Amino acid sequence: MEELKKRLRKYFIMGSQNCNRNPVHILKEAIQAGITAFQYREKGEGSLLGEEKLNLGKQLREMCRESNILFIVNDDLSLAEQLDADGIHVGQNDCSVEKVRQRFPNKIIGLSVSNIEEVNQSRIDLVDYLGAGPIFTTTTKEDAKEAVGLEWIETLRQTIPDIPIVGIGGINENNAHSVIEAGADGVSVISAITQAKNIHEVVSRL
Ligand code: TZP
Ligand code: MG
Repeated sequence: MEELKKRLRKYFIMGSQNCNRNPVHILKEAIQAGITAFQYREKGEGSLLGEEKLNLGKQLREMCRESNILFIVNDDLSLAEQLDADGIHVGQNDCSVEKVRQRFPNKIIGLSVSNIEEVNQSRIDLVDYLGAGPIFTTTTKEDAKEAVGLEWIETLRQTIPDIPIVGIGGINENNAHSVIEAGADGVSVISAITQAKNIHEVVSRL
Protein backbone atom coordinates (compact mmCIF):
# COMPACT_ATOMS: atom_id res chain seq x y z
CA MET A 1 0.00 0.00 0.00
CA GLU A 2 2.85 2.41 0.80
CA GLU A 3 4.45 1.49 -2.52
CA LEU A 4 1.19 2.21 -4.39
CA LYS A 5 0.89 5.58 -2.63
CA LYS A 6 4.31 6.55 -3.96
CA ARG A 7 3.49 5.38 -7.45
CA LEU A 8 0.31 7.46 -7.55
CA ARG A 9 2.06 10.70 -6.56
CA LYS A 10 2.04 12.31 -10.04
CA TYR A 11 -0.76 10.66 -11.96
CA PHE A 12 -1.32 11.84 -15.54
CA ILE A 13 -4.65 11.04 -17.23
CA MET A 14 -5.51 11.54 -20.89
CA GLY A 15 -6.96 10.34 -24.16
CA SER A 16 -6.53 11.68 -27.66
CA GLN A 17 -9.59 13.94 -27.15
CA ASN A 18 -7.60 15.92 -24.54
CA CYS A 19 -4.65 16.55 -26.85
CA ASN A 20 -4.09 19.28 -29.43
CA ARG A 21 -0.97 17.45 -30.66
CA ASN A 22 0.24 13.87 -30.86
CA PRO A 23 -0.66 12.06 -27.58
CA VAL A 24 2.44 9.91 -27.95
CA HIS A 25 4.64 13.02 -27.84
CA ILE A 26 2.76 14.43 -24.85
CA LEU A 27 3.07 11.19 -22.87
CA LYS A 28 6.75 10.92 -23.78
CA GLU A 29 7.46 14.41 -22.43
CA ALA A 30 5.39 13.74 -19.31
CA ILE A 31 7.33 10.54 -18.61
CA GLN A 32 10.65 12.32 -19.11
CA ALA A 33 9.40 15.05 -16.76
CA GLY A 34 8.71 12.57 -13.97
CA ILE A 35 5.10 11.37 -13.85
CA THR A 36 4.69 8.19 -11.81
CA ALA A 37 1.42 6.81 -13.22
CA PHE A 38 -0.67 7.12 -16.35
CA GLN A 39 -4.36 6.49 -17.07
CA TYR A 40 -5.55 5.96 -20.62
CA ARG A 41 -8.95 7.64 -20.64
CA GLU A 42 -10.21 7.60 -24.23
CA LYS A 43 -13.67 8.94 -23.47
CA GLY A 44 -16.10 11.72 -24.38
CA GLU A 45 -16.52 13.92 -27.40
CA GLY A 46 -13.94 13.32 -30.14
CA SER A 47 -12.49 10.17 -28.59
CA LEU A 48 -11.31 7.22 -30.68
CA LEU A 49 -13.24 3.95 -30.89
CA GLY A 50 -12.51 0.33 -31.75
CA GLU A 51 -9.27 -0.44 -33.54
CA GLU A 52 -8.01 3.16 -33.30
CA LYS A 53 -8.59 3.26 -29.55
CA LEU A 54 -6.79 -0.05 -29.18
CA ASN A 55 -3.84 0.94 -31.35
CA LEU A 56 -3.16 4.19 -29.53
CA GLY A 57 -3.54 2.30 -26.26
CA LYS A 58 -0.91 -0.22 -27.35
CA GLN A 59 1.61 2.54 -28.05
CA LEU A 60 0.97 4.34 -24.76
CA ARG A 61 1.04 1.07 -22.85
CA GLU A 62 4.45 0.14 -24.27
CA MET A 63 5.89 3.54 -23.37
CA CYS A 64 4.75 3.09 -19.78
CA ARG A 65 6.13 -0.43 -19.64
CA GLU A 66 9.54 0.69 -20.87
CA SER A 67 9.73 3.42 -18.25
CA ASN A 68 8.14 1.47 -15.40
CA ILE A 69 5.18 3.85 -15.17
CA LEU A 70 1.97 2.41 -13.75
CA PHE A 71 -0.52 1.95 -16.61
CA ILE A 72 -4.22 2.17 -15.75
CA VAL A 73 -7.17 1.92 -18.16
CA ASN A 74 -10.34 3.94 -17.56
CA ASP A 75 -13.58 1.99 -17.40
CA ASP A 76 -13.04 -0.40 -20.37
CA LEU A 77 -12.49 -3.92 -19.01
CA SER A 78 -11.74 -5.69 -22.26
CA LEU A 79 -9.27 -2.96 -23.23
CA ALA A 80 -7.55 -3.36 -19.85
CA GLU A 81 -7.23 -7.06 -20.60
CA GLN A 82 -6.00 -6.60 -24.17
CA LEU A 83 -3.39 -4.05 -23.09
CA ASP A 84 -2.34 -6.07 -20.04
CA ALA A 85 -2.90 -2.95 -17.94
CA ASP A 86 -1.63 -2.78 -14.37
CA GLY A 87 -5.01 -1.54 -13.29
CA ILE A 88 -8.45 -0.21 -14.09
CA HIS A 89 -10.25 2.90 -12.89
CA VAL A 90 -14.03 3.07 -12.62
CA GLY A 91 -16.52 5.78 -11.74
CA GLN A 92 -19.82 5.47 -9.89
CA ASN A 93 -21.78 4.86 -13.12
CA ASP A 94 -19.32 2.38 -14.64
CA CYS A 95 -18.97 -1.35 -14.11
CA SER A 96 -19.27 -2.21 -10.38
CA VAL A 97 -16.07 -2.90 -8.43
CA GLU A 98 -17.44 -6.34 -7.54
CA LYS A 99 -17.50 -7.27 -11.22
CA VAL A 100 -14.13 -5.68 -11.91
CA ARG A 101 -12.56 -7.56 -8.98
CA GLN A 102 -14.17 -10.80 -10.09
CA ARG A 103 -12.68 -10.47 -13.55
CA PHE A 104 -9.29 -9.13 -12.41
CA PRO A 105 -8.28 -10.62 -9.07
CA ASN A 106 -4.76 -9.15 -9.34
CA LYS A 107 -5.11 -5.79 -11.05
CA ILE A 108 -5.09 -2.46 -9.25
CA ILE A 109 -8.64 -1.08 -8.99
CA GLY A 110 -9.32 2.64 -8.58
CA LEU A 111 -12.76 4.08 -7.79
CA SER A 112 -13.98 7.69 -8.03
CA VAL A 113 -15.85 9.02 -5.00
CA SER A 114 -17.34 12.51 -4.66
CA ASN A 115 -19.21 12.26 -1.35
CA ILE A 116 -19.78 10.07 1.68
CA GLU A 117 -22.90 8.39 0.22
CA GLU A 118 -20.82 7.07 -2.66
CA VAL A 119 -18.28 5.72 -0.18
CA ASN A 120 -20.95 4.04 1.91
CA GLN A 121 -22.60 2.35 -1.06
CA SER A 122 -19.32 1.05 -2.56
CA ARG A 123 -17.26 -2.06 -1.81
CA ILE A 124 -14.21 -0.06 -0.70
CA ASP A 125 -12.70 -3.32 0.61
CA LEU A 126 -12.26 -4.45 -3.03
CA VAL A 127 -10.56 -1.24 -4.13
CA ASP A 128 -6.84 -0.35 -4.12
CA TYR A 129 -7.10 3.43 -4.31
CA LEU A 130 -9.71 6.20 -4.39
CA GLY A 131 -9.96 9.15 -6.77
CA ALA A 132 -11.48 12.08 -4.86
CA GLY A 133 -13.07 14.97 -6.68
CA PRO A 134 -13.65 17.09 -8.55
CA ILE A 135 -11.64 19.05 -5.99
CA PHE A 136 -11.65 22.29 -7.98
CA THR A 137 -13.75 23.46 -10.92
CA THR A 138 -12.89 21.61 -14.12
CA THR A 139 -13.92 22.10 -17.71
CA THR A 140 -12.27 18.92 -18.95
CA LYS A 141 -15.00 16.43 -17.99
CA GLU A 142 -18.32 17.21 -19.64
CA ASP A 143 -20.46 15.57 -16.96
CA ALA A 144 -18.31 16.54 -13.97
CA LYS A 145 -20.07 17.08 -10.65
CA GLU A 146 -19.80 20.30 -8.63
CA ALA A 147 -16.38 20.96 -7.15
CA VAL A 148 -16.21 19.42 -3.66
CA GLY A 149 -13.16 21.27 -2.33
CA LEU A 150 -10.17 20.22 -0.25
CA GLU A 151 -12.46 19.37 2.67
CA TRP A 152 -13.46 16.22 0.84
CA ILE A 153 -9.86 14.98 0.93
CA GLU A 154 -9.69 15.70 4.65
CA THR A 155 -13.00 13.92 5.32
CA LEU A 156 -12.06 10.92 3.20
CA ARG A 157 -8.67 10.64 4.90
CA GLN A 158 -10.33 10.67 8.32
CA THR A 159 -12.99 8.16 7.26
CA ILE A 160 -10.56 5.68 5.66
CA PRO A 161 -7.13 6.38 7.15
CA ASP A 162 -4.99 3.93 5.22
CA ILE A 163 -6.23 3.74 1.63
CA PRO A 164 -4.26 5.55 -1.10
CA ILE A 165 -6.13 8.71 -2.17
CA VAL A 166 -5.55 10.84 -5.27
CA GLY A 167 -7.21 14.18 -5.84
CA ILE A 168 -8.69 14.99 -9.26
CA GLY A 169 -10.34 17.94 -10.97
CA GLY A 170 -8.89 21.37 -11.66
CA ILE A 171 -5.52 20.50 -10.15
CA ASN A 172 -2.48 22.30 -11.53
CA GLU A 173 1.10 23.18 -10.59
CA ASN A 174 -0.09 26.06 -8.39
CA ASN A 175 -2.64 24.23 -6.23
CA ALA A 176 -1.25 20.66 -6.19
CA HIS A 177 0.57 21.19 -2.88
CA SER A 178 -2.72 22.08 -1.16
CA VAL A 179 -4.19 18.74 -2.25
CA ILE A 180 -1.24 16.86 -0.76
CA GLU A 181 -1.39 18.96 2.42
CA ALA A 182 -5.08 18.09 2.79
CA GLY A 183 -4.09 14.41 3.00
CA ALA A 184 -3.95 13.05 -0.56
CA ASP A 185 -1.11 10.75 -1.57
CA GLY A 186 -1.13 11.97 -5.15
CA VAL A 187 -2.59 14.38 -7.66
CA SER A 188 -4.17 13.37 -10.96
CA VAL A 189 -4.31 15.89 -13.76
CA ILE A 190 -5.44 16.09 -17.36
CA SER A 191 -5.29 19.64 -18.74
CA ALA A 192 -2.45 20.84 -16.49
CA ILE A 193 -0.21 18.58 -18.59
CA THR A 194 -1.99 18.29 -21.96
CA GLN A 195 -2.31 22.10 -22.23
CA ALA A 196 1.05 22.93 -20.65
CA LYS A 197 3.44 25.25 -22.44
CA ASN A 198 6.27 23.54 -20.59
CA ILE A 199 5.41 20.00 -19.45
CA HIS A 200 8.72 19.60 -17.66
CA GLU A 201 8.12 22.62 -15.46
CA VAL A 202 4.51 21.67 -14.67
CA VAL A 203 5.32 18.09 -13.69
CA SER A 204 8.25 19.21 -11.51
CA ARG A 205 5.93 21.49 -9.57
CA LEU A 206 3.05 19.03 -9.10
N1 TZP B 1 -13.01 13.18 -13.06
C1 TZP B 1 -13.35 14.14 -12.21
S1 TZP B 1 -12.79 15.66 -12.70
C2 TZP B 1 -12.08 15.00 -14.11
C3 TZP B 1 -12.30 13.63 -14.13
C4 TZP B 1 -11.85 12.71 -15.16
C5 TZP B 1 -11.37 15.82 -15.12
C6 TZP B 1 -10.06 16.36 -14.63
O1 TZP B 1 -9.45 17.12 -15.63
P1 TZP B 1 -8.55 18.39 -15.30
O2 TZP B 1 -8.20 18.97 -16.63
O3 TZP B 1 -7.32 17.89 -14.58
O4 TZP B 1 -9.38 19.32 -14.46
MG1 MG C 1 -18.00 7.44 -15.51
